[in-house]
Amino acid sequence: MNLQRMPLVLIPIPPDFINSLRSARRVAVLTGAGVSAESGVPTFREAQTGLWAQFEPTDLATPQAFERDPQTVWEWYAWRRELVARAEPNPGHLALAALETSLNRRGAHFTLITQNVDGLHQRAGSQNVVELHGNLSQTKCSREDRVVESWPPTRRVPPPCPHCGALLRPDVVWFGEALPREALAAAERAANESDIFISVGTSGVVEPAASLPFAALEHGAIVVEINPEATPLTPLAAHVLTGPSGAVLPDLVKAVWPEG
Ligand code: BJW
Repeated sequence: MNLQRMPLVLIPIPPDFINSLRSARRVAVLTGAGVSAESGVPTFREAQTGLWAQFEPTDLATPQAFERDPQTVWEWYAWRRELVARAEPNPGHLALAALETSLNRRGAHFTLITQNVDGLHQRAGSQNVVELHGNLSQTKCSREDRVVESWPPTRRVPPPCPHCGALLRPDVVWFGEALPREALAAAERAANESDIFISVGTSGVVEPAASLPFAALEHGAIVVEINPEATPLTPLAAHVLTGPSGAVLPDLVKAVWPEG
């Protein structure tokens, strides 16, 4: 996707936000499932299309569910892995990668904190990505927590760990599990040190990610939200850009650096 060829600003971007972004030194962006919605990856909590309109999350995204029915959980993630493999980054992902390049070129620091496990930001070209909830493409041992790259062919579902024989599982963070320590520390640091913090496509109900924009606010950042729907952050955001990220983000980048 060539951002230069995208239509000029359709969604009004507040001029003072444009100026703040031009002079920002440290920018942090938090993304959620909504950013990948326009790539055809279902979100979690939306009534019609959300993954959890069809599946009960507590049946699938908890360690207890995996203990109870590892085959169903493994197969659900295998289905999602295939869906993501067929998906392509959308203009929102590409605009975030372009934002990082533009800011870095001007000597500013950029951190992309994502709750998504689909790897689409990296495929779009984003460099400094912090994955809070793991990555669907990786598999780990359910006993020893180590990432396992490959295992011998087997009919067993899930396959056993080639090192210790325990069940393999997706390398994602389930409810009640701790987030990867280094990723969480990097996200908190980026939020606390940011002068602009943008929350995009997340319902903002899952902790600890949901607290990051509020930490940024407490540390004096300009907090901006991009989402078609209101969230708990909306009343506190300095600017709310209401709309799909695949449209708003390219418009934002164009408005800030029309010359590219
Ligand atoms: C668009 C759009 C378009 C649509 N453009 N936008 C404090 C208070 C209360 C509870 C807790 C608390 N601290 C911890 C908890 C418990 C729990 C929690 O938060 N529960 C709440 C739900 C009540 N948190 C945890 O358990 C976390 N662990 C933890 O805290 O551990 C502590 C610990 C420490 C030490 C030892 C042991 C433990 C872990 C949370 C893990 C979350 N995991 C999941 C699954 C990942 C794997 C998988 O993919 O299956 O992560 S749950 C799911 O929700 C997934 C997502 O990353 C996450 C967030 O969802 P997201 O991205 O916001 O999606 P949606 O669907 O909710 O929203 C989509 C949004 O997009 C909407 O707003 C739309 O409007 C918008 N949208 N189209 C832009 N085109």
